[in-house]
Amino acid sequence: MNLDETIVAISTPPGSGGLGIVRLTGEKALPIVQSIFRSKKKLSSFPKGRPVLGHLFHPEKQELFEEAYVTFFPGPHSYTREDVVEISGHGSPVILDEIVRLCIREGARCAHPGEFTLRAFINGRIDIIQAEAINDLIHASSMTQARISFRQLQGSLSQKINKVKDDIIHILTQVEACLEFPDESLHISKKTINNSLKKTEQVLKSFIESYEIGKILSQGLTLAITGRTNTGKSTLFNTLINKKRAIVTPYPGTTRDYIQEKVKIGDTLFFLTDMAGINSPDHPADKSAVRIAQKVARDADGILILLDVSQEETPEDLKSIEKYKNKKAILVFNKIDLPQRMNINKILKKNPAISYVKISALRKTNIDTLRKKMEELFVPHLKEQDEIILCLRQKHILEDILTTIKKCRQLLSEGYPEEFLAEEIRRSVSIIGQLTGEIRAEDILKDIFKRFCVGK
Ligand SMILES: Nc1nc2c(ncn2[C@@H]2O[C@H](COP(=O)(O)OP(=O)(O)O)[C@@H](O)[C@H]2O)c(=O)[nH]1
Ligand SMILES: [Mg+2]
Repeated sequence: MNLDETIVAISTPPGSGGLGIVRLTGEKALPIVQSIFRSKKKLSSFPKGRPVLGHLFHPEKQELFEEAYVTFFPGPHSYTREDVVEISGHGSPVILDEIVRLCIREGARCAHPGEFTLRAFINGRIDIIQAEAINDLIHASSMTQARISFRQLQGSLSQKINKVKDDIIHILTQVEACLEFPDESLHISKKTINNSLKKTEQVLKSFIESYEIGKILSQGLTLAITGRTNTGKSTLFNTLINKKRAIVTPYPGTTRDYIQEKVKIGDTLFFLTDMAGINSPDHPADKSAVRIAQKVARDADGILILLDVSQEETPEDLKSIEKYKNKKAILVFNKIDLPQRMNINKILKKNPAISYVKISALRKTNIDTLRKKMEELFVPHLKEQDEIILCLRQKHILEDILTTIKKCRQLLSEGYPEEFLAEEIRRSVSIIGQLTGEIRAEDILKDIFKRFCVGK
């Protein structure tokens, strides 16, 4: 992490595009760009943060080779708090590569992934939680996730984490006061300390639990389509993803391998899995198909249980409903375009709490109703102010802090001397430091920023 070096990278995605941006940060950013840029006005005399139109000059060939806007953001009023220069030209990979090469020739070095953001962190503009929010925002798979990341970038989560830290430090001060002045008047009761620890424990727990929602928002959720063979699973799968992806035939047992496709419904990414029916297998390949199907269904976040209403219900149909009682599931009555032989009312009476919908996967009847139900049942509903943990690293550290707080409560209840308690509380404060990045460990930073794009 040498901050003396000026770094350069293409900040726009690879490939051709309308525009392409090369960005530099560091002491020599401006002189480097000046050496390859020609414009009517001098770059350094131009208003800060305003683009200047000019041409890029090739020092080796002594010719102009591109029209470009150059914008100078002097530190500390820049993304990295250092001098930053952006060159915005046509989105041609050949030209962009050449600009980077010329900047390197003039003294810059290629940036590592996330190195611009790393500098923003090292120079104190943002903490690690905010840096991670930037990465989450860039890779957001839904507007809800983007909104949460944006709020975290503004510092919402950092503030809440700092509040937890202040609370823990407050508890530490109380315990230390007891240590230094074992005087009656200053003595804080064990009960008060225990209550404060318990409160912190609750806050930590709710952060940790929110990760389950965060995972769905950032990675999407998995949904398995299950039911007997020939109920129309593959047909529904194709209808939902709007592609003829799975093979459909009138013969039972067509699907053996499972197929997964992603589809966006509303604001959420669903990974739909079509698989073999749950019927008793006769062929060895059927046996493993059923085994795999059962595992996929067990691991899925939600299930669509398909029933064919043109057939009388079988014990297997009823078994498949029973089996997923403890999972989020929608009962899908398919083939309503055919004469009905299934006793739907009887099934619903037996399962009064289950969500259900009647469709024809073949004729695409009521598919929108099914989509709405999927959103209602499977997608978590958030309140505007809910703080959601999106990042696994943060969840792991929160779990470590929770463990130490629990240990503190245990020490307290078992009557250990205050020194032991103070020691454990100090440990939790230092773990919080890893969360926000106050405690800087080079290998942790490397691990975090390698997930970023080059040029960010
Ligand atoms: N009439 C009618 N036939 C359907 C419907 N959905 C599926 N089928 C037919 O049922 C048969 C089995 O469908 P398929 O999707 O392969 O079932 P899977 O074994 O559960 O995957 C095929 O002949 C489909 O055309 C539907 O809604 N209405
Ligand atoms: Mg099938």
